[in-house]
Amino acid sequence: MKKVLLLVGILSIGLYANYQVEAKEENEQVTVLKDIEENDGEASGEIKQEDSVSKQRGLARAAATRTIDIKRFYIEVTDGAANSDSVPITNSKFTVSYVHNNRSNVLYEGMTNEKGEILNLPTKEIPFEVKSLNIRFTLGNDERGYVQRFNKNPYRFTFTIGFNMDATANTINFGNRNVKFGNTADPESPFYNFQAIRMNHYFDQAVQEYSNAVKMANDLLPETVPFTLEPINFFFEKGQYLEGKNRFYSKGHDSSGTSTIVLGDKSNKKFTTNYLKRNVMHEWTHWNMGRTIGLTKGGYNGHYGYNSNPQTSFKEGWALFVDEVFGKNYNLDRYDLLVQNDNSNGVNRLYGKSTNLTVQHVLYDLLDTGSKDEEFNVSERYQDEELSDLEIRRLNLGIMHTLMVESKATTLQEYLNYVESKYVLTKADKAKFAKVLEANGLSREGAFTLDNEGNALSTPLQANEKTSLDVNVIDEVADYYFED
Ligand SMILES: [Ca+2]
Ligand SMILES: [Ca+2]
Ligand SMILES: [Ca+2]
Ligand SMILES: [Zn+2]
Repeated sequence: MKKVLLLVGILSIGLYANYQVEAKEENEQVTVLKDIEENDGEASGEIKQEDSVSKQRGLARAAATRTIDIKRFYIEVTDGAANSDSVPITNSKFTVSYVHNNRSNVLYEGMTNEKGEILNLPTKEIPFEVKSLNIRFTLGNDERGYVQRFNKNPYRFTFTIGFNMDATANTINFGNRNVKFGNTADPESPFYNFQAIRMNHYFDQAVQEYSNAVKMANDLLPETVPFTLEPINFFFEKGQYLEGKNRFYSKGHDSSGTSTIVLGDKSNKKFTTNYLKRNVMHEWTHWNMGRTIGLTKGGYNGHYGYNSNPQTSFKEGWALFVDEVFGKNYNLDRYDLLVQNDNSNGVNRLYGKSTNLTVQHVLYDLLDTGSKDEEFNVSERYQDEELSDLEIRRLNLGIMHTLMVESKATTLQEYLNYVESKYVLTKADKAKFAKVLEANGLSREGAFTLDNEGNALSTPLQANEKTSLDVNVIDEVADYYFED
């Protein structure tokens, strides 16, 4: 097994006492080299005497064991840059272990909660001579998948927590929002480890947000399909797939046959929160769409580009819709007239045309409420209780997912026809629904009406994989219209 020399740096430690009084300590400790197997980074902290409810060992008699009581352990990770927002390690596997007589002993295995906390573990006894515990995190879990290196090892980090040497009873109530995981092999490791931890966090948030939206739909409409979670791994590493070559690979980036997602490195090192949230959700949405309805193929030439295969527009428009709703917290209102108002040298590239953005914004019109260009939203008729505007939009996303899966639609037109047959039944609702189609230049049947040159389509576009662009595009998400 490959061994890596890792740097154990003790960072500024913020300790939370039992009564939540924060005792801070700026600690500039000597760094020591430790020999650690298969680890991407290390950090450590100490339990202070005044922090733990410790019983002092009587000088006269030596104790054989030390009692460990983990009430709460919580860290947030940063790369140390002044403008970096630290993130917790959420819904991720951990082990707590100690080394005794050169053997590692695992005390606990579990998963951090959605806030990234480890809470209330059962009391355990360990040999008194043991001076520290190793809390090891793995980025991800078996249900949703992992954030990995290209050698297929998930990122792993160890936080070492030291005890008050004399205490026989050690209550751990530890919090630190400024942890850096690095190693001596690469001075950039804190930066890249931090990005991997952020990806893990937004991956977890994407799963939670999306599955909760579908749960809302299932609670209101018990006959709708529930969300099923299946695992997929994200691959990300320094220097790999440079310039944001993010992509979902249905057969694996390594052609292994197992689906994977790659998030590429960027030489400008700009990974904004909006960029990461959207790209994580976007590629994960391709995975969900691929495994539920089998729609994965179809290159495209930008989101304004004309797709002669309407399946490409639907596949990509759906992923854009979900990712941007997630990234912008369900509010794309400032882009609500994008399709109607597009103007590139006098040409509207979107209205009535088979493009990714056209689909995205038709879908958004089914979700949004109180907008100017139409008055429809998919759950309006079916709400049993008062909901806030945000809750309605969340419910609508959930319903729209169930419709996508139930209909197995592979084009926008098939999808719209299914939506109408299921939820648009009264005369008044049909009028509102027709307005959505009209506002975006679609026919009353939900079909695209114009070709790339803006001429009326003589025959409706046919779903046909052979007409997809055979280009290996970057699945670019951000920056397709003016950025915030
Ligand atoms: Ca609109
Ligand atoms: Ca609407
Ligand atoms: Ca609208
Ligand atoms: Zn895409």
